[in-house]
Amino acid sequence: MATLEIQVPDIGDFDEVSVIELMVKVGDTVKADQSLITVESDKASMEIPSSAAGVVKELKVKLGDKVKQGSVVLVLEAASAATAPVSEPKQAPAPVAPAQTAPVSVATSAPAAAAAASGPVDVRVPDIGDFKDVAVIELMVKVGDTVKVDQSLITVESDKASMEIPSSAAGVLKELKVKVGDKVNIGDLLAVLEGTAGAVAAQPASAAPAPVAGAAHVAAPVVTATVAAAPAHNPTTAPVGLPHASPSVRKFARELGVPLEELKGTGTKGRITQDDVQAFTKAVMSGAAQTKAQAAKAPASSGANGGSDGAALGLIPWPKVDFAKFGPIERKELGRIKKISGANLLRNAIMIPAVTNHDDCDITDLEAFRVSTNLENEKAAKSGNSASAVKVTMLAFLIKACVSALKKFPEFNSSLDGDALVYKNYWHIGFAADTPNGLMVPVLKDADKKGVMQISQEMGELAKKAREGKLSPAEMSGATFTISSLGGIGGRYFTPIINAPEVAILGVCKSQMEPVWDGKAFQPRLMLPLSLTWDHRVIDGAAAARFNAYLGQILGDFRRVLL
Ligand code: CAO
Repeated sequence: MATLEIQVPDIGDFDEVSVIELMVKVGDTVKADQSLITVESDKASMEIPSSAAGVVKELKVKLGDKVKQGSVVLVLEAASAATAPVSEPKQAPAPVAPAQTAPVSVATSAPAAAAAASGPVDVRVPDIGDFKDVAVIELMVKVGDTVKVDQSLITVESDKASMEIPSSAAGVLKELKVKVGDKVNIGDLLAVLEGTAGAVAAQPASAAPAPVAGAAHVAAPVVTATVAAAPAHNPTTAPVGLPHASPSVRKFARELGVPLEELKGTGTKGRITQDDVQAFTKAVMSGAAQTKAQAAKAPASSGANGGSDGAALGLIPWPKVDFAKFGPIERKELGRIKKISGANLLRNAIMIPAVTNHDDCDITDLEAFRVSTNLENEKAAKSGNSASAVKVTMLAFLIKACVSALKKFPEFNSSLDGDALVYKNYWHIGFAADTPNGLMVPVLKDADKKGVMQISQEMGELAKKAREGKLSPAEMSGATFTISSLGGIGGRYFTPIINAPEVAILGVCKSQMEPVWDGKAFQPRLMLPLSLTWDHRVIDGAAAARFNAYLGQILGDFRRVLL
């Protein structure tokens, strides 16, 4: 098999350009016309294609090298049939714009020059080489703008190249005849200018069809955001707002749906490389990164406040108030736990169609039992039996009672998974704990297998760990249902937020003596306020009312737990 040297073809006006990207490596099989390297001048970048098919044997350039027409890019072991002569770079298959290509900056609308003096001037797509039906990807001017001769008006892109189309005249832009996404060809009307006298392009060099030399000049293979082919280009026509990436990288990104403008390029001068696109895609797929569109769709994940403006929900912006205008202020960042729990609470509050049922239950006898048990335990502890020193809490009874209710109403112990409901045959109960760092939810595992005493003891330990910030992730995960008790603090009822992916949560407030009618007279009874919040996608109102009623019956007479 023959080996070939692949050289830099005629790249027009570029004398010495830097190699900024190597697109193949030794051992790669390349096709004819496949881009090998990207080179860049101060005004344009372009991909240099292979003039033959084969396997890369040796790379003759490295990043940062300066190359020009005739420089050897690499040595190829040519695939016989696909080999093209390479000795003369100009004859190498021109990657995108073959040798007969005319200067891209040339407005073919020669009449434009004649129409210079005043009145409307049509600006048309000049000869852009072999390109057919190239897509408009960017409008660089808008109606009302004053445009100079050779100022770039739009950017077009084929699958291999992108280029800016300059104006053949100066004037005020009256009408833009294309929009992003349109396909254009040579001669298509781009814009109408209100010509400024004497300001129309009359440069013969750029207004006339290119001579052969000119053709070679514009055979710039693949030009990104090019002005390279504009003999009298405006040097400031660098791409506006377009990510710095080669056409093939942009095509690659388009295929994957990667928003290039959100990427930070790691290539020379911040250029976005194929590796950058791949890394971004991997990060998004693994959940390590989000596109802006994703972030907008999932406001809960963007911080405790779920993003600053709620725009994704169609909400008006969050009010911005200069509080200092009204009095002295102090600003303190939210703690880590508040930030994490805030984001979770917001998601759960927004995403779950939650309903809360409030109820009261009579815990007079239970509280009497609890108090007497604790007295007995205290006595036993004093007599040296330290195992009995555990204080039995109302919350421990509530946990036990809830397990009983969850077993009777299993959907309360389930989770939604798409269109399916996952019923859990274990009963791990989370309980909200107020800590100096914020709300934490330790999980009491296998509450169904434990007695009230053991639950009280474990809860005490977990609550202590929570306050000391020593809970392990395992001690905070796996809950199937949560209880939030404000009983030790006060209040009547509240609407707790479900701890997704659980489907219900019980809020408990402070019990108090109330007059309760027994059919004959009012009796003083200790009433415990319960607030059950439930996910209406899983649970119906009737089931919630039954759950509360059942819970009340158990707490009213704890012997029912045994039934
Ligand atoms: N009604 C009346 N009194 C109650 C009660 C109730 N429902 N629940 C508890 N009490 C009493 C207790 O009996 C105890 O009184 P004594 O000291 O006289 O025995 C006192 O209130 C303190 O109880 P406690 O709150 O320390 O203990 P607990 O087992 O009830 O609760 C824990 C433990 C960790 C849940 C609690 O300390 C806590 O952090 N509660 C706050 C939870 C919270 O923040 N929820 C809101 C979440 S939404 O933001």
